[in-house]
Amino acid sequence: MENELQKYFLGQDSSLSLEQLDAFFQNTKKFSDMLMMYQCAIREIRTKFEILNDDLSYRNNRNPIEMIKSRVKKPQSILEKLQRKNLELSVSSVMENLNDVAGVRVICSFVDDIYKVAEMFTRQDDVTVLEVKDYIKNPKPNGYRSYHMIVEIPVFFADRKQPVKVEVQFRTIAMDFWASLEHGMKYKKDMPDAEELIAELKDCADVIAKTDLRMQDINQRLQALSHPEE
Ligand code: 0O2
Repeated sequence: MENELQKYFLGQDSSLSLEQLDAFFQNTKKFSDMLMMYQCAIREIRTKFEILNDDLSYRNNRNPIEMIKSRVKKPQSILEKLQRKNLELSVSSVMENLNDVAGVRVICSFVDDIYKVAEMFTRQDDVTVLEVKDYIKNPKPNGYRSYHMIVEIPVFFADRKQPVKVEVQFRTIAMDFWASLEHGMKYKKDMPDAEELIAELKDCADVIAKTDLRMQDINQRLQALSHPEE
């Protein structure tokens, strides 16, 4: 099946448009099974964070997680990534080589919440951490900040236990706002004003990082006033 898929895309039919390929993948049973598997893994991970947030809110009277966003990568983006990385176009190649088909974004109020929630999450014994990239301690040159993690979790289906990889990104609200705006630069790097915009965005990222830390400090002082005995 995978070889047929590979031949299909690399052979005489390579003139197919991405929309057609997209449709083909959507209609391929094995491919849609795989997407369903990633969707289930996302549900498992979301539930873990929802439970952590409920428990922390019950104990401390505040929610460290503001929002959880998630997505399964679009078939077209999966295909583009395989092509870009010169990888085999098959379901097993996706599962082996791509770590971000399932993505969960955890938006926290403060930077220290990110590290606390991430630590509580990775302590769970069915979560295996495969990779961590700390772009908060080591921001990208453009100013991008977030805490990234690739994890593997087991998903239990009717007939099997399937380990599934999920990319989890942790950010503050401000970092998320910045990243959404900066995402617009992705295809505009050759525009006339691009250099100025890149510099402006970098400046905003630095201001945001300082503001995040100032607000965290204010919050800690407020908490100390509310619970002086702790
Ligand atoms: P989308 O649309 O969000 O999925 P890899 O995925 O391993 O090939 P890399 O660079 O090693 O690529 O992964 P990394 O650094 O962990 O970043 C992956 C994801 O982080 C990106 O996914 C973005 O979501 C986010 N990200 C990383 N750098 C930036 C950045 O400079 N700006 C913004 N706005 N987001 C960033 P995708 O697939 O690019 O996009």
